Amino acid sequence: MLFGRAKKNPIKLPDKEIVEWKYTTCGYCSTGCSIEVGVNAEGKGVSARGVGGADVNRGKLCIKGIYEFELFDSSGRGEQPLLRDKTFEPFRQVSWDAALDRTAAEIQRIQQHYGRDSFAILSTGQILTEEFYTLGKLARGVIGTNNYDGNTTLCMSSAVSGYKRSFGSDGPPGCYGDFEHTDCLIAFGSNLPEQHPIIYWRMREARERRKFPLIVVDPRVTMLAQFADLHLPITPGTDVVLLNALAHVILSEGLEDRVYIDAHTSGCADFRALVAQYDPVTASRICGIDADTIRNVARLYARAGAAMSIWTMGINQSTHGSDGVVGINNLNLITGNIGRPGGTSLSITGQCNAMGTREWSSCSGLPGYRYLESAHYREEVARFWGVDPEFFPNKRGLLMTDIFPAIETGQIKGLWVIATNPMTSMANTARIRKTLEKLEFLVVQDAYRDVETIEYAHAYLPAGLWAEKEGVMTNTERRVNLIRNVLTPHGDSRPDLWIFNQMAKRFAQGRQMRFPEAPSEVFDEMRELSRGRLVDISGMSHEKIEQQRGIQWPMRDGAETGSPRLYTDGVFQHADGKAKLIPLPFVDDNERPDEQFPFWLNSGRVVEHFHTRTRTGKIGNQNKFSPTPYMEMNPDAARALGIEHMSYARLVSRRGDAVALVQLTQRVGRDMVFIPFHFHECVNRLSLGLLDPHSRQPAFKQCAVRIERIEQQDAAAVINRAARTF
Ligand SMILES: Nc1nc2c(c(=O)[nH]1)N[C@H]1C(S)=C(S)[C@@H](COP(=O)(O)OP(=O)(O)OC[C@H]3O[C@@H](n4cnc5c(=O)[nH]c(N)nc54)[C@H](O)[C@@H]3O)O[C@H]1N2
Ligand SMILES: Nc1nc2c(c(=O)[nH]1)N[C@H]1C(S)=C(S)[C@@H](COP(=O)(O)OP(=O)(O)OC[C@H]3O[C@@H](n4cnc5c(=O)[nH]c(N)nc54)[C@H](O)[C@@H]3O)O[C@H]1N2
Ligand code: SF4
Ligand SMILES: [Mo]
Repeated sequence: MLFGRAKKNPIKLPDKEIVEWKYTTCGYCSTGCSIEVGVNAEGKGVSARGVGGADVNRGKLCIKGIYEFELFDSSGRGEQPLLRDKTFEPFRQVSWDAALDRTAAEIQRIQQHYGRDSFAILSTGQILTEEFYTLGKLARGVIGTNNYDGNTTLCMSSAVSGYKRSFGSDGPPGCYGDFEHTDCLIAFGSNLPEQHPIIYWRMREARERRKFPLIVVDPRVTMLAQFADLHLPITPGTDVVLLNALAHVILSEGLEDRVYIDAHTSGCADFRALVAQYDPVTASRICGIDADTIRNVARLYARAGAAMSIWTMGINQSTHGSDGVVGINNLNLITGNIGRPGGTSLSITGQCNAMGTREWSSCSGLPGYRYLESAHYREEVARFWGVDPEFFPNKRGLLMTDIFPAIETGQIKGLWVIATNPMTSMANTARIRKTLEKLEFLVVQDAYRDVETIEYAHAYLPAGLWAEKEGVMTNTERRVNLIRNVLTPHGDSRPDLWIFNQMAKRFAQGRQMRFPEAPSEVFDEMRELSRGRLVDISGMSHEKIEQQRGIQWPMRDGAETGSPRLYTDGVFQHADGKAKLIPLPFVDDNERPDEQFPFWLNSGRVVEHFHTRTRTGKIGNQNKFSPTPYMEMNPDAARALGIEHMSYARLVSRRGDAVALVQLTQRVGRDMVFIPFHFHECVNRLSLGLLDPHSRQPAFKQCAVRIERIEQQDAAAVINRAARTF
């Protein structure tokens, strides 16, 4: 029997006349989903679908991946290089030669006049690994500035620093497959369903098959917290205290894995002495989680057959970011949960290729996790590249968050910004604006022309985007994925790799060195340099990566495939082969709410937007869900101030003010508001961004504001000015 409208008006999908499906990988978040882009007879990208045989996403995509093909023709793309003599004069369209010649000449002028390090380079986590490697060769081996870093300092540097301190090297040891083996999962400051929807889907599938407890530590009731068995609404910035208390309970109740600690770690005595001070009652007064919950979670974690921790920006973006990561590693080391199926300490990466830059860009040293401090590594890479080892500095220069103050004080005079938009993404917008205005020369290389940072530039280099280029990216679980070139770059924009190679030719030293043009040839160089390193990719090639839909490093020459986990043998990268248990005394150094500024200002993301909206702001199906800056506010707190749902309110901090639309919700407590940072002229006008002492990452998520009612008519005008309309 037929029900309903079986015959009448059957749903018809428009035929998009796709002639070919082209394989590639998503270029938004670090999940690393394989995508096929449907291309029509005119060569336009018109559709997308997930790749069924890819282990990461198994045919699924999130809203960003589904509409990513619309980026190729989206508004605001850069089409032609631009130059001007002074900021705020109109730009003139110029040829590539003119733009590159002028940029190279300015770099040389500034370096000759003020010294090599007076020209800085800021890169990203969003270009291809071959591009990162080439930029590293250019920055370290040709231009020779030591002030070379990337936006990963806003994002992953606490994870990198924490891994290095605990294990002796960067490199997340686990994989998504661990969800299928774990018996207990703690997520710290990570909102998977919105920020890594496909990792979330993998976790949920695993949890549906084999029920395991999910504990979420987040001051806000995120979507992940809603699905958790236990939600710990921690006082912002105090995760280290909770972690110390969990270790306290485990050690004082004898629940630790003694055999693992003795065989594979050092420093236990000092660690034990420190955590002795963090009994659950004392800790609960600082971190806001009651003592019994702390005891419960500690017992659950330690008694689980295998237990794992994941974390993202709630941990990394803090003045205790690096310590938070070490604290999570400590917890996993004392319970023997590293390098085992379901037992791991897995940092969930942010940008699509934040891992690639860590591995190959030379930002933090030299390629392949080599550091500048080692004469042996300097010699090795210098020989390989054909430069004098003395040309390399013997220690790392300034990180991104220290480069801006160095511009302020006049040490740095010129800047090359590649695929990052600090005018919107750095804390304290007013200060960043003043800082950029001080530069003698600013060149911005971006796929879009309408990026806020370009307003302060002297030169603009339009770059190809995502699958307009070819190369690899590494995802959260160390899986190297392939971006195949689906379409040619928009207008006269060029792949970043091409731009770096052209720049190298404009320097005498660059002309003497090898700068291969084909991404696969660049990959060959990386492969050679990776032999015998932790990040060994000597067994990989672009073809093998495509065949296997991504391969996890290490994969040594001759191996069939990659390795899902690191440290399975319990041998770590410190000289003695052991992991370090590191005591973490807590010092409360945040700006906290007080009488004048009574609310915590928390910030982060929503599922439909990516960062500063240069891309997702142009896609109708994403922008329509959150077209305007808004804040989540607790209804009781709003009532006390006479503020209504869907009205505009003014936020004031010690840095500045901003206007946002009020969304009343129980997701935040009475003393907190949450604002997605995607909108220019909103949250970062207010934020403080104190820096972590180890990683130099800003505490984007902790500062204090007050909230005021305002005239609605004025507000609409302010917000229309602030929110970029496309
Ligand atoms: N849709 C979408 N997905 C993205 C991105 C995007 O822009 N849009 N960006 C990508 C990038 S680069 C990144 S880095 C990731 C970020 O991914 P996530 O870190 O998951 O996202 P956020 O919203 O920045 O922050 C996560 C949570 O940290 C919590 N938090 C705040 N303070 C604290 C604290 O003191 N302790 C704890 N435990 N938690 C705290 C916040 O309440 C928030 O819910 O997402 C990636 N994926
Ligand atoms: N308040 C607050 N601030 C934050 C955060 C927060 O949670 N709260 N999160 C921080 C974090 S984790 C991050 S990662 C940063 C992100 O901050 P940004 O890096 O500034 O953000 P994006 O908008 O991703 O900037 C990337 C730029 O690269 C361009 N682009 C994309 N693909 C390509 C390409 O292939 N080539 C070139 N040349 N350009 C390309 C895009 O158009 C865009 O302008 O923001 C940080 N800022
Ligand atoms: S989860 Fe991340 S990688 Fe996968 S489709 Fe969505 S944005 Fe792309
Ligand atoms: Mo990030």
